[in-house]
Amino acid sequence: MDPLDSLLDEAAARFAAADTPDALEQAKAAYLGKQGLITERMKMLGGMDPETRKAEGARINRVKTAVEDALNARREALREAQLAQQLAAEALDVTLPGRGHGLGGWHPVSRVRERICELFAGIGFVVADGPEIETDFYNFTALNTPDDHPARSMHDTFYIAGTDRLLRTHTSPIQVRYMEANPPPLRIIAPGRVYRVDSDATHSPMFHQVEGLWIDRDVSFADLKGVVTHFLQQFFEREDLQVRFRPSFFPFTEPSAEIDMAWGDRWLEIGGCGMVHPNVLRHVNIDPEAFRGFAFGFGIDRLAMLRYGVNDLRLFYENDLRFLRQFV
Ligand code: 2NM
Repeated sequence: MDPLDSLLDEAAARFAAADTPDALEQAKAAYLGKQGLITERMKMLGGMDPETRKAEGARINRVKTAVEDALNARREALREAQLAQQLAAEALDVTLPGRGHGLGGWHPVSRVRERICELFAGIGFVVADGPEIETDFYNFTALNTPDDHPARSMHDTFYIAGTDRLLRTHTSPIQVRYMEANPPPLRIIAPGRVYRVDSDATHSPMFHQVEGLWIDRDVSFADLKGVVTHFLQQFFEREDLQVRFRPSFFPFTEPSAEIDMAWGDRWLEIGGCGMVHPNVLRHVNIDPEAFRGFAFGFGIDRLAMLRYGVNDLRLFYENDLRFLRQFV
């Protein structure tokens, strides 16, 4: 039998056995390449007489076309198999539920700050704001704090080296700036972050304070007691909450007092207050003969600990979601 007759079957079988495009191109070379079986048969046509060459040429061409068709069919099959494999590998299950987006929630300290501002807004206080990096003047000098006061030492205050700047140790500088910019009468509440060199279970180097200030022609210490007592009773939702004003000292108020409240069978110190010192008023060009005022300050973190029954301040700053989620 002429080997040409079995060539197509043989080529088709080798193409089918090639399972990669590279293997298929190699199999192709054996038939259609420069020294391929079909090419070799074509070369032999030259030595034939015209009659035979014509018949034999047509026969070889039919086989060649059939081999090329088989090759193209296999190429297409491999290409489709490769595509199917890629699609399977990259498949996405669009029916899977999404990962979801957590909604987030307010930090307990922020919640308490907002609640404090709301309660004071209810009795006419305006919320004021100011920089956390302050100058020595606004943080101490304008607040009648002498140069040798212990709060000014590097053991208590974070100074910014090579400048006269520091991280504010209280929110009082907000009040000083507000008094500079706004003529009395005025009634403001100043919440914010403050910084002191201090760190243990009840002290964090950064904590939150809220201070209030009411300046008018005839505000008294009795008004101070009324405002502070009313606020604490509202904040803790206890109309019978006992509040005590215990004589104390601050450079920026005279007289000054610590604010204590009854908690179980003990008194807890919860803030400080006093009548604004005349020197503070003079620093902001308010005539202390015409105006006077009272000021008070609370630790927001401490109020939050008491309201929520948290016994370690550091829990507020560890960002442990198991803790924080309880307040949402
Ligand atoms: C406190 C206690 C007592 C206070 C004083 C002033 C200002 F700016 F008016 F002088 N602001 N806040 C003050 C007074 C703050 O916190 C424990």
